[in-house]
Amino acid sequence: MRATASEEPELTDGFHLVIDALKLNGIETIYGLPGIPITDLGRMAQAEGLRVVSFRHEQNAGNAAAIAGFLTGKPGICLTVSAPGFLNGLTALANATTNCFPMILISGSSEREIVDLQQGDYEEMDQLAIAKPLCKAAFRVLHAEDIGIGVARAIRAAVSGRPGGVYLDLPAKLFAQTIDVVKGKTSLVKVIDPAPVQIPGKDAVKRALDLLKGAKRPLIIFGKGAAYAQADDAVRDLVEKSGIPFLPMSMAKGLLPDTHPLCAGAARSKVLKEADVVMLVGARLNWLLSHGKGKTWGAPGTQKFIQIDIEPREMDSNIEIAAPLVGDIGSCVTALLEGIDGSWKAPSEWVDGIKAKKDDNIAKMAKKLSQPKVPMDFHSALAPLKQVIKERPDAILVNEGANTLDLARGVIDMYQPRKRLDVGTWGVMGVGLGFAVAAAIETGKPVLAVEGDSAFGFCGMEVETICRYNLPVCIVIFNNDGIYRGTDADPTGRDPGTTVFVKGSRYDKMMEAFGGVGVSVTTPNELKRAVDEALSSGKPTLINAVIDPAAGTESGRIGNLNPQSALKKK
Ligand code: ADP
Ligand code: TPW
Ligand code: MG
Repeated sequence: MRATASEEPELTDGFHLVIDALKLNGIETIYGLPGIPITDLGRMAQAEGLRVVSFRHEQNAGNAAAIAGFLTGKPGICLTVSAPGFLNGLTALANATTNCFPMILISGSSEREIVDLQQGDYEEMDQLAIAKPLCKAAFRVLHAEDIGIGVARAIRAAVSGRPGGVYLDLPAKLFAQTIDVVKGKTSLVKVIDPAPVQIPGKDAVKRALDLLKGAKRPLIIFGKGAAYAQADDAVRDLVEKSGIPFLPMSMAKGLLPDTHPLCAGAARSKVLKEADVVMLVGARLNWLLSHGKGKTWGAPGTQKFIQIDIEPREMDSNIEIAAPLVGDIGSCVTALLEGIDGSWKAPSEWVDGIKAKKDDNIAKMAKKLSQPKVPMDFHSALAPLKQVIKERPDAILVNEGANTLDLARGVIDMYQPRKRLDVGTWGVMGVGLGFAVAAAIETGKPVLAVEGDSAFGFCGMEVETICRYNLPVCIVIFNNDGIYRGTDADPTGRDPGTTVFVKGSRYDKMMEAFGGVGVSVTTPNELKRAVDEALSSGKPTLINAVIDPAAGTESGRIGNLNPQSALKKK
């Protein structure tokens, strides 16, 4: 397409301009699913050296792109067809935006003229309008010479400030437009400094330091924003130089090891209730932190908050923030460190009290984990997986489900940053296999995906993708025959209960169907052996871990959010 007869000017086209614009900006991988009008875009991108990973459902491709964005700080790219493919990808785009993950959903779309007159084009839909309220920014490119600007705007919107999802609409007609190759080249834009540092104000830093140094019972809470920021050394120095105990949110686990002497994870209830100054670092005071008030926290007015966040409007979203520190985490933490030079340390009485509580809770948990049961309950199955991650701290743990999620989060210690990927802010099911694929591709590390049997069902067909790309992914399904438990029944006796699945299902056979390794295990020892084998061999593996159907609790740890629990209280 590029070269034409010698007497005519050399031309390029929309397809190549999109590919060249992505490559110019350091994009190496596209996650997507082919079809009209983007089949050739995928083919050509592959031919031009981009890695193009094809999925079985766009939502999983979108989740892969989102987590690639979280892991690398570059926007993950998801490529879909129009209307239905676009909508399938849109859930992932909205989820990425909610979680502050940078991604760009690029979808082909139908003829504008026909769509706008609603004349019934193939896969007709006003995609731009539909995407807009669900993402951080949305753009459409109509002319080949604007592709460079369109891609640049999408990249900058995704990664600057608070990261998020961006939609880029590319109508079918655009791809076949041709322009002079030199004009095309000069129309491309390399985005310089896409996520500029944002230095906090001096006064704001002083206000935060004064508050912190006046604290008797200080606490730092790290959220996934702190993991995303990749300011790992500064974050570690902050904790170690100040001696302040820290609590990691789920995906911030491992930023400092969960086994660190100052990790307060095992004394969560105590520190949230008793801290007098709480510093949030890349964590929002949303439902996951009970909005900073109520039973989880101390009496109103007894606790003051410092919040580090790149998004100024996050401040005071739920309660008053006494010391807002607006800026990127690297710059903010570095500025704080200048004022914490070792002359000030968190009071030892507070730190020692936390240690006593922690030791007590850790001993209780160790006892629970040392009593293997057959059939396995969740703790029996988690004990060997805790050991696996201890032995392979560089492996990436993907985790979803209800009991499977909540209990794994508490039991499995993490040792390195950005190694725990899970359901995030929405508690959404089905992110597991998309995350697993991208984690393997972006990091080259082994991936252990611990999935509830229901959670797995939302994305299970991607086992074929994992086999096709021969990825070092080991999926462990905690198979308790259902959602939360496998014991519900239809009171009328007509149908299965609404939360149960086929009893004794053999998910391992699905993996075998595509040439991967499938194993079914019933004991902790068998489980440990099978996971070790999978991670050592790097072969795509699915382990069906049979869990007692009666072992789980309704909604895992968040049963209090079920409306019927409010009814029962009345
Ligand atoms: P968690 O669920 O782990 O508590 P959240 O997703 O609620 O974390 O919060 C992440 C926060 O981190 C968001 O408010 C986001 O604006 C912020 N954030 C993301 N990247 C950065 C960064 N580089 N610097 C500062 N704040 C950031
Ligand atoms: C997209 C609601 C929350 S947790 C869950 C569902 C369906 C599954 C729990 O069962 P699982 O885990 O995975 O077998 P376990 O160990 O407790 O048995 N649809 C979406 N997201 C959510 N969160 C739901 C439904 C839900
Ligand atoms: Mg289940």
